[in-house]
Amino acid sequence: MRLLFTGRAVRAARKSFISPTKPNRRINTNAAVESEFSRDVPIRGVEPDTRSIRPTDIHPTEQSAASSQGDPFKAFLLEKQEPNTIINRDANSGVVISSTPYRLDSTSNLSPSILKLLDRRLYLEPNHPISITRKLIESVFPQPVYQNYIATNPVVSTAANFDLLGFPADHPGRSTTDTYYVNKDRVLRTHSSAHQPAAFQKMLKPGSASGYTICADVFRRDSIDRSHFPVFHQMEGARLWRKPRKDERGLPLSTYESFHRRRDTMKKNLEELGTTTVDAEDPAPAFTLDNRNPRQLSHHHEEVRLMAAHLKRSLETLVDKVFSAAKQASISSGHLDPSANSEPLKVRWVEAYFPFTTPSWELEVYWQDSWLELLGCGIVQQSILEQADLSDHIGWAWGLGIERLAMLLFNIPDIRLFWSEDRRFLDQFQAGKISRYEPFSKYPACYKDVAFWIDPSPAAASPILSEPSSSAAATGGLAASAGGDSTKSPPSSSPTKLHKSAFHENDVMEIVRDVAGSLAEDVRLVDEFVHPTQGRKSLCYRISYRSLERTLTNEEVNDLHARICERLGEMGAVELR
Ligand code: FA5
Ligand code: MG
Repeated sequence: MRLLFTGRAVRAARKSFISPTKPNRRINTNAAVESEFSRDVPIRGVEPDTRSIRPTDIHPTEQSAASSQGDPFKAFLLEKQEPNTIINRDANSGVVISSTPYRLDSTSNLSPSILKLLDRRLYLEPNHPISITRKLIESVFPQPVYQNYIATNPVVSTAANFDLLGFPADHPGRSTTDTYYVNKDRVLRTHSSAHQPAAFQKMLKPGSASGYTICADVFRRDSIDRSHFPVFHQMEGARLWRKPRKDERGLPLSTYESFHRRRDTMKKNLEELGTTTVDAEDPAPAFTLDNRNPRQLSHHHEEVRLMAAHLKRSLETLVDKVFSAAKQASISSGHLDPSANSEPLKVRWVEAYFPFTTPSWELEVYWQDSWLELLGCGIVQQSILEQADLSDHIGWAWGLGIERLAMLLFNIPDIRLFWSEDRRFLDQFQAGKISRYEPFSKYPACYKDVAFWIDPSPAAASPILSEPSSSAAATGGLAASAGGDSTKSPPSSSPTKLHKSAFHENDVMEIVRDVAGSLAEDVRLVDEFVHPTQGRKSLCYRISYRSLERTLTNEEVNDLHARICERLGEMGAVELR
């Protein structure tokens, strides 16, 4: 329910916070941000998938020792050896994540239910569908053209997650209602793009790959339904083309000649991709400089055309591979007759907005009677490449939700299943093999409603603006944390602390998650009205409880529900009815 508008509405609103006439504006990098970025980000957390730690990579233990230096409380946190647990001592609170101690402050909003999931590292479990899907994606973007990375430490600076990617200071994604803050300077990354500048810097080295993929778990305080979970996995990809300065004999090339050489390489690379059987709807207009989905001022339209074609064809090749594999799995399991004339896959490109790419698009597939958003992508803002000293380069980037692909690949109906520790789920999958998930049983759901009054002030505006929450699943969502949704009301400060008087739906979600964990299948607003004389607003949420592994007892559900009501009652912004 964070996702209130579709990509189209966002595009209409994009003018409000980025000047399309200045697509190459410099990103705000004050000295503190810059020095932290150049010291920390390029070497922390992004590891080549080969696991061969290169000499430039700081080993986590060195990092943790360094990060506690001069701070006795941090040293105490490390000694305790209780990772991913909030530790309080005297007036101090802290947590150790990925061997690094962090002090918490008044901005922190980490919850135990989220911290518990940090060490699962599903992307490294060879027989887990997340890892199998990661490998499949990497096979479409293989070495040596692409370096395949895994970013294991989920804590990134707010600079890396937002500032360096051009997020405006008042972007709603920075709000504590949307993002998990470790402290005022660090967040659990909300998207794998947080590693984009670091990965670009790694491409500076002569002879390095011209593209990359990065796999990361990402965190968003989000709605609760079958296709949204507060922790999910993203894969990020990028490909760059360098403008050659010299010819084969080392003689300088004219601007004209170097432009043509790069263009010819791009053409050749596009041809090398071959064709796909995916027939995607693509109503993309010409690459203009107007403010709808503009190309960048410094990019020649022919280069943009070639990059966009290469980007889209690469991703269509991925979709083609995924759906062929899923179809094959259905045939092998006897669910699909190979001679049957199965429906062709329906795929479409939709214009989108991200602060770090322009033009931008999303790719949607028609799945279970609605359009499901698989990924966002676009042409990298030149300012980001300039920050990484890659001003001779141009290129594209994309970011996709691994669960979204894996659900299609393995026919997994509920995103919570990925976190199941039930052997009946886990034993169904095998590294390198796409198989169709066979539900072991469907246990009954139990619905319970909770109704409350909220403060009628503007800060407590309706959580439903125009679409019901089910639309989030259908669109795949334009998460504010990733720059998609410019239409949410902006935070009053950055980052916004939850004001006692302001109601935010994501806080309801967080309480439900904290109390019921993955036993909460879906939470949706079913009723809202304003009291005719008192002017107070009433909201009623329906919580659906269902275990994927057993039948819940009545007492258990009553107890969970009572605890949720109690926690909501403690939240200053609501009054239970
Ligand atoms: C992003 O996160 C951008 N960083 C993507 C990007 C990268 C754009 C590089 C341009 C260049 P978005 O918020 O739309 O964008 O998320 C990307 C994908 O993650 C979505 O298309 C969807 O497949 C998946 N996703 C988003 N939210 C969730 C969620 N709560 N649960 C599962 N998957 C999600
Ligand atoms: Mg999106």
